[in-house]
Amino acid sequence: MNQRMRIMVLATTAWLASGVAMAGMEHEHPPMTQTTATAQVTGTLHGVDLAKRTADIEHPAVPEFRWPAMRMNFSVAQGVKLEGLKPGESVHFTITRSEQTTFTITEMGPAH
Ligand SMILES: [Cu+2]
Repeated sequence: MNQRMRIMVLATTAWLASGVAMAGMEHEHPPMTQTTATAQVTGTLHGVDLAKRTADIEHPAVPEFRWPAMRMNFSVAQGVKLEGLKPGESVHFTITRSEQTTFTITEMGPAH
């Protein structure tokens, strides 16, 4: 998670720097947040479907996406380890939004 955060910070910094460098030129640089955004959330895991790679999670409000608290099924990205997570367990996870309407868990593990 820390490495991912660092990469995102670097990417954002590079983008901001290029934006400054581009000031006054005619290039369009739409903000990254229009297509991709992430939220760090802690919720209660109700179950996982290993075959479908989905997770049934009850989560609190997610202001980044203007979501109320709810229980929902998330798609889980390849590479996120689902084995070993137990129903009823509190989990910390990263939701990545792409294309405005697609939401995927891209990191998840037990909350401590
Ligand atoms: Cu939800």
